[in-house]
Amino acid sequence: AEDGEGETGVLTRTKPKTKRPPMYKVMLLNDDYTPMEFVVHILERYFSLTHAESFEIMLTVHKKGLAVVGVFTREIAETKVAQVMESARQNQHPLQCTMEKEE
Ligand code: TYC
Repeated sequence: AEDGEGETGVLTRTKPKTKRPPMYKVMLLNDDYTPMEFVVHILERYFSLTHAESFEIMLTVHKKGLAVVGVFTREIAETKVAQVMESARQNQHPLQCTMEKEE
């Protein structure tokens, strides 16, 4: 909070500023056409997940409609979304990946 005006007329911060940046959830969305193996491959490749972890997340998306794949700072999240979307496009799959700011 900027709440000290002191004698100078300049607002100074009293509460120490913490270092945590806003975090963003990267989510994968289900569709009827993208092959399951492709989704697993994408998760292994861009999110450094094991095959078993990737398979589990893929199944969650398939059953529930979407799942959070990971939580990252804004630039990293943007890069992951772009990599997934580009790879899906290149392979002509309708797979969708989005990000959302954590509250
Ligand atoms: N529903 C797809 C199928 O049955 C598989 C799938 C899983 C697609 C996860 C997208 O994000 C996804 N082939």
